[in-house]
Amino acid sequence: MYNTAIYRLRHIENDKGCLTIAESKNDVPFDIKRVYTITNVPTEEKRGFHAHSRLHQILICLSGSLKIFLDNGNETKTILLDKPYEGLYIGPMIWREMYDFESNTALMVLASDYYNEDEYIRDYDEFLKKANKLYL
Ligand code: T46
Repeated sequence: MYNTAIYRLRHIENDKGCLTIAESKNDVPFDIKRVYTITNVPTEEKRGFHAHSRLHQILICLSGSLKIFLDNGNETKTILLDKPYEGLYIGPMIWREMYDFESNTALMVLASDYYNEDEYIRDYDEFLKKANKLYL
């Protein structure tokens, strides 16, 4: 699906544990301006339900697991994130829904820009209208 990809991040794994590396431009396709984490999500909770008009992000599941439903207005797919060295890239105009959080899940997100509520699309019908224009 366009504007989505799984990045297998460089990592060094040995009997001391696993060290994963994400350098701007070298490992992820944008300059990282913001990092945030999502933790302590109740297992029955769902998050997301929005798209971004401009933001690029990489989602890394540091521990536990979760599922992410992706929708570009034309096709959908669901990704299981459960490895600390796998980054799910989500670019602009992709609707995402996050669910099935295991109880110990820690999600880290690398973002290409500062938080700006104005570039969130939180209404699905508005998202569909904007996304469908991409196919005209
Ligand atoms: C995304 C998914 C993967 C801030 O004030 N600053 C921030 O940097 C962020 C990310 C959020 N917020 C505020 C906005 C809301 O009042 O924190 C509150 C919860 O955010 P939201 O409901 O958007 O959380 P999620 O888990 O639905 O979505 C988040 C990101 O917002 C979003 O960009 O792609 O994680």
